[in-house]
Amino acid sequence: MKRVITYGTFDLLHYGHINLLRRAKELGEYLVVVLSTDEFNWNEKKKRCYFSYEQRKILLEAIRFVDLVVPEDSWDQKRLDMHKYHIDTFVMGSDWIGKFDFLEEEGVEVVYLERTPEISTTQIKSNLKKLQLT
Ligand code: C2G
Repeated sequence: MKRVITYGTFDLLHYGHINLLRRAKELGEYLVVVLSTDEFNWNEKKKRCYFSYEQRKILLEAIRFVDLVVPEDSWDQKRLDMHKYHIDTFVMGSDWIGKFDFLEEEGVEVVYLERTPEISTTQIKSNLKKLQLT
């Protein structure tokens, strides 16, 4: 059984995230999503999430492509994760292209999938702000 892994914040879950998760799952039979904790998001990405880690986890676990959701609390856990979850393929969106090629040293295939254009959590938040002003 081919095991795939991907990482992210997945706040205000949208069709760009779903496109990524669907294509990631098409690369194997089991998909692990490593979900950024609230602390990691704030300390490392300066992202303040609308939904908490627990709420974002519930949403992801409801997606039929997703088999397991575990916490991401450090930039440095990826090498270990490849072995901990017996991963064959690591997947990220193309905005990360090249950033995680080092994981090939852990014996995994590294795949970057085209981002879905025009949609992002930041875009959603700014559009909502504009709506409030009208
Ligand atoms: N994504 C996408 N298309 C979009 C938006 C996001 O394909 N329109 C992808 C991103 O490329 C990423 C995944 O969806 O692979 C999750 O996106 P984010 O929640 O923004 O994750 P990010 O902040 O990039 O965190 O250690 C890696 C980080 O945790 C990645």
